[in-house]
Amino acid sequence: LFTLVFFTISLISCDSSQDKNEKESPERPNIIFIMADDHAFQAISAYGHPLSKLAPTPNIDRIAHDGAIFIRNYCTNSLCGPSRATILTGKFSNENGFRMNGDQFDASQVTLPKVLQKNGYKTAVIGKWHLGTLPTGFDYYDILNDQGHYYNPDFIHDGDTTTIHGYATDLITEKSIDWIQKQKNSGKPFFLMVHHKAPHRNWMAPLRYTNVYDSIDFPLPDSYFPEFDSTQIAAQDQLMTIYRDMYEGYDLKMTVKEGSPELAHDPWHNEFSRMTKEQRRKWDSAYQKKNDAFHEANLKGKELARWKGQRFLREYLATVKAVDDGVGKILDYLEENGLDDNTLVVYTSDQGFYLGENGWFDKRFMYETSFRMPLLIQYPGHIKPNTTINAMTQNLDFAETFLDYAQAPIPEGFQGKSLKPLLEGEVKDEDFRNSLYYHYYDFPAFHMVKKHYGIRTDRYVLMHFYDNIDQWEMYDLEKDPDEKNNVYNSEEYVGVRRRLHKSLDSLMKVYKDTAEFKHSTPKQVDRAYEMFSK
Ligand code: SGN
Ligand code: CA
Repeated sequence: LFTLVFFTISLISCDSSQDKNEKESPERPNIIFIMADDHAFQAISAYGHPLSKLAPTPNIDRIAHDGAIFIRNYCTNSLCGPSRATILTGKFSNENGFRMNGDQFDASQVTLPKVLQKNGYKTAVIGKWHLGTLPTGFDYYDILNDQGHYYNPDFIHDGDTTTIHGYATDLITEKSIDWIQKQKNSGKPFFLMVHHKAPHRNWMAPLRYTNVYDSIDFPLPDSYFPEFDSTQIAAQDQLMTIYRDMYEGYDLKMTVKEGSPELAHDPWHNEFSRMTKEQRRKWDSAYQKKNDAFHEANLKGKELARWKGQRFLREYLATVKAVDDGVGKILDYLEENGLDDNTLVVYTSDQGFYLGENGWFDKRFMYETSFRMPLLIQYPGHIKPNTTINAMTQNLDFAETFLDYAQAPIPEGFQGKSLKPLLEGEVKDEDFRNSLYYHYYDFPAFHMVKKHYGIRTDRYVLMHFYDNIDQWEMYDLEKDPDEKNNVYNSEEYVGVRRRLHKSLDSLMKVYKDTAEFKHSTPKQVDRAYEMFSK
């Protein structure tokens, strides 16, 4: 019997090894996880937003063409550190302990890279980290200090900090390709996290792109001058409005007067003072003409507000263009070196971002624009080209997806679901998940977005803003995709509201978010408003 079983097994394995796909791709793929910082889906042309058509991202789009694009992927907590912590741990903030920027990541907990490393993967992270404690579970790390800088950034490697001459996006790409190259003969699959600083505030483009979109008029959203009603206090009280809260010099690169390169309001100075003289000279000469034209136009009121929105979009999208170049370089490298077939490539951002919707920049809200994250994944031969995935997915699912592909065990307590069955067409979008949970904690803080948590279903979203407020909002996303009309108190929706409350309660239990929520004192809130108002 033993001989027969052995013979049959050998036959099966022999058969499958004759299959072309099986033979060419080793069983466990390399995984390259490229994550930009604050990259809005509106600024990725594969998502089809009108804005992105004027500033396309042909390289990022290659991943969608060769693989899958996720239309309804969301984060658990729309902020940098918390999103990264969720990706590393497969857990909500309440379980991994990292609720807001400034928290210290508990590096002793079980993480995705640690499990991959234990299961035979070489692991690395290059670029933004922003989790306080140093990376663990990586064979190699070369990370930006804190938020990082666009020009001549500081990198931390093995505990030593070095300033590297150049532009962050390009340096992160080069360092990533160098590391991939070194893995060639390791005999092990690899997992690489490529974490760009761009296009995070203050949106500094590389010198090659400082004028790239000067002649393009980007459409500002219809909601650029919004009106909120008395049930939308959180939206009213934020400090993230382009034409009120942005810093003219630091963010918008505006100057004090015609003919002068001196920047207007630039409270930190650091981003510009760290440029070399030569970089600064080129920068100033690229901006001189357009800044002088602005002074000459002498804009006021709404015209000035629109001009600021336009300047912001040009800066932001020029910064994105360099990220797209970097993605192209990595994809080309994989193709040229025969690595594309056995590498799973992911492109995402740590959260969504406002590009003028409601007049805003930044993120944090559970409203669709900042809640949604772009997600594109390719793995030739395993994921069909041009796959569109409509299931509701979350950054919570990334860890389990990669572990699934790596054939590694899922540790206890991970709270996500592998996306592999979705990617490979084994599960229908509508059967994947019927509701999502969200919880944002960073208040009182920069931009003053109030604490809130909530549930999103296929059609509705229900959220509770708390701390110095106690207000519920509910939107019918089918009728009101821009979340303008809060139907929480509407007679028509009493039944829906009851059902959503019930589902929210049970989600909170499932995800163990049941501890009492912290509140701040009125004094703390007042002080923060003072500190964060311009
Ligand atoms: C900085 C930015 C904020 C931004 C946070 C968090 N201000 O503090 O605008 O919301 O980062 O961003 S800045 O003046 O220092 O640029 S996150 O992506 O890291 O969460
Ligand atoms: Ca971010």
